Amino acid sequence: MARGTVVQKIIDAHFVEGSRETGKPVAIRIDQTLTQDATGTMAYLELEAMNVPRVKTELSVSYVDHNMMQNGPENRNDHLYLQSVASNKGVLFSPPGNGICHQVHLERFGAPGKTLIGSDSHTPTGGGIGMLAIGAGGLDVALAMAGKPFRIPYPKVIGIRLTGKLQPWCAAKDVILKVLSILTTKGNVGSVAEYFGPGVATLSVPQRATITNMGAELGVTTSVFPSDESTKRFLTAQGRADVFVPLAADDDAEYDQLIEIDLAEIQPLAACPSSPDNIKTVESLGDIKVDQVIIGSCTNSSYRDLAMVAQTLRGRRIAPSVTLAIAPGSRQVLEMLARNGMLADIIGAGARILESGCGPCIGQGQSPADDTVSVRTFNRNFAGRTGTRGDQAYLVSPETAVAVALTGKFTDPRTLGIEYPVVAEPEKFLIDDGMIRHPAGTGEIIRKRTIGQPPVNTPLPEELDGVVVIKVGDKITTDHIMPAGIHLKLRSNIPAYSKVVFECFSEPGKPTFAERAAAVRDSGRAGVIIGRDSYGQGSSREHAAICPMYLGVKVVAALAIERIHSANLVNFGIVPLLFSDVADYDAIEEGDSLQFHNLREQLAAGGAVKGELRKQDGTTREIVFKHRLSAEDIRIILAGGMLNL
Ligand code: MIC
Ligand code: SF4
Repeated sequence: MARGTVVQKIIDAHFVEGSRETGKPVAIRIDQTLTQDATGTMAYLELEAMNVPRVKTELSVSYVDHNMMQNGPENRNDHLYLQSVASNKGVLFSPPGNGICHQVHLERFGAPGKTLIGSDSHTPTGGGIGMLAIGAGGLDVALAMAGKPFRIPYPKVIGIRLTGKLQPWCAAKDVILKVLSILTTKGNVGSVAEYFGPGVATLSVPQRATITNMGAELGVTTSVFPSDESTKRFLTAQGRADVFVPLAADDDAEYDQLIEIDLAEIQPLAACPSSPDNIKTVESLGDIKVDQVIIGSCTNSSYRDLAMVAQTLRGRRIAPSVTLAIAPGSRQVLEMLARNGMLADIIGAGARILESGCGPCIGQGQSPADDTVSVRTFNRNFAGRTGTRGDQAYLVSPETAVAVALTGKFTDPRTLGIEYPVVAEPEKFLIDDGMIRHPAGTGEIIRKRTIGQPPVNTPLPEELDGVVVIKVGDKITTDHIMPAGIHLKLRSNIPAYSKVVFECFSEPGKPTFAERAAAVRDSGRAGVIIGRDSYGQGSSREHAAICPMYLGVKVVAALAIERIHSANLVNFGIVPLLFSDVADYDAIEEGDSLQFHNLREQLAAGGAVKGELRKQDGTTREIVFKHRLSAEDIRIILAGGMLNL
């Protein structure tokens, strides 16, 4: 077990109950929460269902950043609900236009040594400022707002020792892509990545935040940097020096696993289609022609990133064959660029300016043309996430993105022949919190017709007669399960949103997953989903549990299930089971029956769970499943989900 690390120090300072043994559950006190609109409506409906008059955290903020297209009334209906419920419950509200939750939270609210949970998987951005910042499902965030502690498995600590200094045109994004090439997106559940070593001091807070943000793609619980002079400078420039506390691992700290990275050896890298861990050097990609470049998202749209882009574009013009879109991370960043003239450099070069928000990162516009290459500074390139089936999306640093925009093809920025613009961190950011609405603590909650209620599950039956509705392969992400893009506006309307569960696997002329699952449910049987390795990667969207639950799914069985998704399944009363043997996975086909006798009793006993597979040809096979459920998880599942408790 690791010793003397930053992670352990923050957990110790927030310890409520549980174990300090790796892998055993520990409950910690939560200081701050954040929500965004796409997961937030459900989170606040759940908070309302808990009858909590006022949130009990030190600080809770509700952001609107995902759903801002307002095609139809749904988005604005959500915003009005969110603003009014925030005011009623004692939550700060950051309206559309103010920026992406993670970027704004880092700038205006994050504080070293504090705990933060957010209903978005990139909440670990706060690790860049020395917070223990964890992504979770909306229900877990609602519980934290209600003053309940948050449970995690006591983490294994992966120490990442940084030495050296980044060379010109090589970026923080390349560092996290390097880490992804080493650790991959699989097999890191239950770990925290902690950065240390002499290289840390060479990175500014926004650079660190890029690294911890995209740490989400590793599948770790979170990532964290120490809090040092660089942290103090950033907080001082944000007018918040008062929240600074120093935080570092002990000199003799021990880690469960150790990785060494020499920053001086980092080269421009790209995550190739369609996984964030499919890493190649930009140089090795040759001259691939590119149609679209987008710079933005919570990973790479800080002032530093966009000022570097502006200075590179100054007096130049993008290649005629590409489009370049810029989505600034926050209003602070956009306004600073506008006031110092850099926005004019960006516009003059031919870029299209989008509003401050998630935008194309979550498939809200800018879908690429068929059979073309899109280069983005984002953190996810899961198949179809751009809104185009068969898309070819590459993830790169802003340095590489701007080089590609200038040449129209993959280009290592070091070969541009342009001097690298070194952007000093501003001594003072433009500070204007005037858009943040402070809660009145009262007031009517505005509930338009598209705001539904969170559906409630039935208690788990003792005899579960299941039907395998779908069998999928490795690395199924929550974008596969519950697509966003044009469907995102249905987040507060579960019956409508449920129709597109597993839409990417639909075939013309055949019944959809939703139709098959609903037919199983209506025949009185239970739906079963079969996954392979790393099921449920990616987003924290609890809709990937709620909508299958609404369609009657009671069991998800896979070789491995990612942390946030597994917790969401538990919260909505779906049993997450793990195969002990890949041969069992191989034996199952869609349409087979999977029956569990005395399931409640088996789960309550705590050990393995036996099921019987009945194949469509009449043969049977006993399957012994494992699980990683705590006693508390089992109590929730037996009740049919947290809301029933
Ligand atoms: C994402 O990047 O996939 C999202 C959209 O921010 C999600 C949250 C969501 O699905 O609402 C996330 O990362 O948790
Ligand atoms: Fe928004 Fe994209 Fe960040 Fe998710 S990853 S919070 S969609 S910018």
